[in-house]
Amino acid sequence: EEILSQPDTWAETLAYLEKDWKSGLPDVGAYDEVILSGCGSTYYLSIWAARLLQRKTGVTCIPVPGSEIWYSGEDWIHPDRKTLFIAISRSGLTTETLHALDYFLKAGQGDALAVTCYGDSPLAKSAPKAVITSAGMENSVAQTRSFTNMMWALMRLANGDIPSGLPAQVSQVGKQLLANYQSTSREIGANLEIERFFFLGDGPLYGLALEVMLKMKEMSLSYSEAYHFLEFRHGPMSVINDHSLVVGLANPQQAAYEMPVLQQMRELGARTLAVGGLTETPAAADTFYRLDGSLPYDWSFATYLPLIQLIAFERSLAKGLNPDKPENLTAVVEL
Ligand code: F1P
Repeated sequence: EEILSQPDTWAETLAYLEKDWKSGLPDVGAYDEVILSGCGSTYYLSIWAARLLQRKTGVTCIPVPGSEIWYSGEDWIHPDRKTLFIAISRSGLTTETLHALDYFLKAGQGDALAVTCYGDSPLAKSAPKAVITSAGMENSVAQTRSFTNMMWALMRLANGDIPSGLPAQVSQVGKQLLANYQSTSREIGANLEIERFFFLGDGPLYGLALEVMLKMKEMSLSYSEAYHFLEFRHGPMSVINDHSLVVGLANPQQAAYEMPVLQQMRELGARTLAVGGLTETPAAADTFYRLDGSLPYDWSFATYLPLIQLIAFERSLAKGLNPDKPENLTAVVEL
C-alpha cells in the first residue's frame, strides 16, 4: 500500500510545499557550501540531492553520513564558511543525524534545515527550520513512500518554483506507470533464477541507484550493488553471470554513454532492465520501463523508484519473507 499510494501522496506533498514552504525557503546561492547529511536511505537521498542541487545552483554540495559529522565534525564543518546544513531523516530520531545537526549548530556558521516526515520529532524540533513531508509517513521499516516524498522538498529547493499543474501531472504519471508495469515488476521479482542485482546511474541518478540497491537488500535479503554506469566496467562487471539483473536508471540525455554498458552486460549473460524517459526502446534492454517524457527531467526523479521498489517487494514475497520487516533491522536505529 505504501509503494502503490505514492502518486497521490506526491500531489499532497507538492500542494503543501506550494502553500506552506514559501517563507523559510533558503536561498542556496547565498551560501559558500551546502552539507547534506542522513543515514541509510536518507544518506543516499543526500547523495542524490547534493548532485542535483550543485548542478542547479553552482554551489558546492557535499553529502556526508551523519556518523562522519558526529565523530569527526571538524573535518567537515568549517566555521569560516557560510554553510547551509541540511539534516534528512524520515523518523527525525536517528542518533547519528541528531548528533550531526547538534554538532553543526554548535560549531558551524550559516543555517540549518531539517527534512523529515514527522513534525513532532526531535530533529524537526531542534532544527531552526524544518520542512515536513508528512504525506510520506509509513509503517514499514524499509523506506519507500517517505523517500520519494522527501525528494519533492529537495527538488523544490534545487529547481525553484513548482510548475503549475505539476502536482496533478506527477500523480497521473505515477499511476499510469504502475498500471503499465506493475505486472512486469511482479514477474521480475518472482524470478528466483536471478541471484545478483546491479543498479547503475549517473549524476543524481547514482544516489537513486544506491537507494534501490538498499531496498533490494532490506526487503528481499538479496545480493545487490550500485555503481555509475561506466565505473561498472572498471572491475565490478567481473561478477556478472547469467543469473544477474542489471538495472540502468537512464538519463535520456546520456543514452549514448549508458546503453552500451547495458549492452555489454547483456553480452556477458545478464538480463537487463532500463528505466527512463527515453523516446525509443533501447535495444540493450530486455525490459524497458518507459517513464513519461512529458515530465521535465529535473522534476522526474521520484518516478524512477516505485516500479523498482515493487521488484524488491515481490521478490521478498516470493522468498517467503516479510518485506515490511527486514532481518536485523528496526525502523529507527538509535544508539
Ligand atoms: C535511517 C535508516 C533507514 C533504514 C531503516 C533504518 O532512518 O537507516 O535508511 O531503511 O529504516 O533507518 P531515518 O533517519 O531516515 O529515519
